[in-house]
Amino acid sequence: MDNNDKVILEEPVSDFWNVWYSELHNQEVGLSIKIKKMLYSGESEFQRIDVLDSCYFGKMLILYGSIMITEKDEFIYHEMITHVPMFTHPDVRNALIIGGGDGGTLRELIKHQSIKKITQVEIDKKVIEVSKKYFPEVAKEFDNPKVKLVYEDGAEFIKKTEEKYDLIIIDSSDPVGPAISLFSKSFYSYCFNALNDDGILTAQTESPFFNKNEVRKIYKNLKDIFPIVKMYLAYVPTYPSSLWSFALCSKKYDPVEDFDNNRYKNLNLKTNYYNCDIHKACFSLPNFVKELL
Ligand code: SPD
Repeated sequence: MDNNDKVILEEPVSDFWNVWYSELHNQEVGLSIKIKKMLYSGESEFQRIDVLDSCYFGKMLILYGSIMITEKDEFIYHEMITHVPMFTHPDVRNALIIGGGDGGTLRELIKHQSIKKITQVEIDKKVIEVSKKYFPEVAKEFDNPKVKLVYEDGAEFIKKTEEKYDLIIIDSSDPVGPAISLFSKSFYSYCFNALNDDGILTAQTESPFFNKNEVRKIYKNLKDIFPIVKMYLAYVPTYPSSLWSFALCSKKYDPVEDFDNNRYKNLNLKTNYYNCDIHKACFSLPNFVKELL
C-alpha cells in the first residue's frame, strides 16, 4: 500500500478529549462544554443528578439536565444572592435558606459573623450528599453549629414555621418539577409572613433574556406581596444567556439608599465578584429588562 491509498481526514474533527456536554437554552440555542470525565450519575426521589468534570469550568453539578454550579463560576451567583441582601439589612441574625443544596449560599452567609442562626430547608437530601462528596469547598458549612438542616419541601415548611427571620434566601433551581411552587404568589406571601417587620427576601429569578414570560410573572407575583421589589443582575457564564437576575424584596430597606459603605469596608469580606461598586451598579437595568417589569 503506498501513501496514495491511505484514507485520512485532512482536518481531524476529533481529538482525545472530544466529549461534550450540551445544555439547550431553548429549542434553537445551547451551551456546549468539553468534558474530561463523568464522576457521578444517579437519580434521587426528585430528579436526575450528574457530576461532570469539564476541561474549562472544573466540576459541574447538573440537576435535571441543567447546570446548577461549576467550580469556576459558582462564586458569582452565591456571592450575589447572599451579600446584596446582607449589606442592605443592617443586622441579620436569623436567616432561612430555601433550596441551595450545593451549600454555596450557606458558605457565603457564614462569612457574616453577625448571623446567629441559619435554617436551611432542602427537599433533596441526595443533592447535599453528592455536593459534600464532589464539591467539598462549596458544601463546607453544613456541619457548622449555627446551621439547622431540614429535609423538606420549602413550600410546605414556610406554611407552618413559627419562627421569624430577618432574611429569607430562595436559592432554588429553575421553575420545573418540585421547584415550581417556589415561584408562586402564595409561597411569597407565606415568606412575607415569616419575615420580621424589616425583613428581606432574595430569590434567583431566571434569565431576563431567555425567560421573559417567566420573569414577568415572577415579578408580578412578588410585587403583589412586597412593598419594595428590585431586580438586580449578575454575569454567570454557565447560565442561559449569562445574564442572570435576582429579586431583592423588602419590607423596609432600600438596597441602594440603605447600603452602608462603612459596614462593608469594616467587614473586610473576601469576595471575588461582589464589592460596593457592584452592589450599587447591579440594580441598573438595561431597557429591555426594565420593560419586563
Ligand atoms: N438554569 C440554572 C439555574 C440555577 C439556579 N440555581 C442554582 C443553585 C445554586 N446554588
